[in-house]
Amino acid sequence: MKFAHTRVRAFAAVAVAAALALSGCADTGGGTDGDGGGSEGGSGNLAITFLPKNLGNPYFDTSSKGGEAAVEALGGTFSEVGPAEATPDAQVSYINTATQQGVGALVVSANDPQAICDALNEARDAGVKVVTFDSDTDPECRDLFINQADSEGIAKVQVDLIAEQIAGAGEIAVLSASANATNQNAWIALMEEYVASEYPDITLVETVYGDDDDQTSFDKTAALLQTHPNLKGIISPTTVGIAAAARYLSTSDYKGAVALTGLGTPNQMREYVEDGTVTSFALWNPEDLGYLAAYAAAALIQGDITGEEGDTFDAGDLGEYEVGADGAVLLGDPFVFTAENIGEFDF
Ligand code: RAM
Repeated sequence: MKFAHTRVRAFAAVAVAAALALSGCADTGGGTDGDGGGSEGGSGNLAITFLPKNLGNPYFDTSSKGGEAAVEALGGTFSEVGPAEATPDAQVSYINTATQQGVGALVVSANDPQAICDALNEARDAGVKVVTFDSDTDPECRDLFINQADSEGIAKVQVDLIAEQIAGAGEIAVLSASANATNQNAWIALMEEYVASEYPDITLVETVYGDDDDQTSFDKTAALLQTHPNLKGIISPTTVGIAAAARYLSTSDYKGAVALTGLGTPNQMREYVEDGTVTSFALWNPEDLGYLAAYAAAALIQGDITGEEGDTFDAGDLGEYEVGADGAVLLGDPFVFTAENIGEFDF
């Protein structure tokens, strides 16, 4: 818990120092309806289960670390379960098990907007609160969505970074996660629009899917470069994809000639920034995201909020947050990592 607290503060301090538009720790509140728990319709069942897209991804290890710190601070019981592969319905059996166990809440990053909806709604019928984070389902299948950053902002930062790196002209491709991922698909659609309106000399020639699997992402990078000999840059809006693509580029003749950016964790990207394969990439703080999601789950369990727009809740060290339209809560803005600031981060 203390570790999360320190980390949260360190991240915010550096972000502010960098004078970038970060508001990851912003207090967006304004209301006062949270009464600390146990109000009408609430329960004290603070058994909170995190279900990431898949296990073995450092991004989700970090978000779960934040979730665990929050659940511990709340005096609840944290657990994490998940499939090995990020496929559309791989999460269903874990949802069903959590429902049978009678957990208080499930905190889920969805591999598909619809494939897990029936299971989630059965869980809700049985009294389980459902919070999606990172990658949403259709809104009718959950109580709240904890969004890491505004989707337009996530799309824009990646396109602006690649545009800067290829001097505003040339062919680019996208190496995504799995084909049905709600978050990546939303960002890619917005990236396409933004490229078309802002960068007429950039052409997005292909989007390929590495399934948030390291080897698949590595192989898809190699294939992209073969298929498109004039490729100038790759955007990979997934921490798994960008790390695998960087590893491929770093020992290839394309190093320095083909630009790479997207969404990565500093610890996975550090060596590729240091060896010159990558100059800049973006992300938010996954630990904060998990921490916020756990506090939101507790507020639902305890009956402090129902997920209505305008509901406010306490998120521990992060301050107070407010539920926006469509039951979404916004963590903050994406942050850009470069050789100058990457040394400040450890996740
Ligand atoms: C991967 C996952 C996750 C996404 C990050 C950026 O870890 O696809 O859902 O938000 O990348």
